[in-house]
Amino acid sequence: MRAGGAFSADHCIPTRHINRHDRRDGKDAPSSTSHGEATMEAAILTLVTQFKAYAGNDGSASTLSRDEFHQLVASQLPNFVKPGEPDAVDRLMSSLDQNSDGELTFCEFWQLIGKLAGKQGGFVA
Ligand SMILES: [Ca+2]
Repeated sequence: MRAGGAFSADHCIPTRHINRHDRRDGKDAPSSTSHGEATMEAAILTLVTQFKAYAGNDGSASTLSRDEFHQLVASQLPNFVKPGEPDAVDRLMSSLDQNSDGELTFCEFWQLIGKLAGKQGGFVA
């Protein structure tokens, strides 16, 4: 048994628990703190929180099933991934499912975020 509960990350980059910088100091915009990284940290927390929320719907709470992936894409990525094409979403999931077990770990799912972010930023080679 691994410590830390349901979220398996042993083939991810080893990380310590994220230190939440919950200091707001009365300001609304976390991006304007002297750290200059709060917005990105918030984005990471959002990704992890949303992944866990959808992964927890059925079966394993640490992986996305096909249904969970479809739900996540339709709800959270409606403009970046065309949800009206179930076949395309299935093909997308297959391309991400590196060990072909029909479930997406966070690391497998993360590849999609990298691709979408690269595309969005115009970084695709
Ligand atoms: Ca998998």
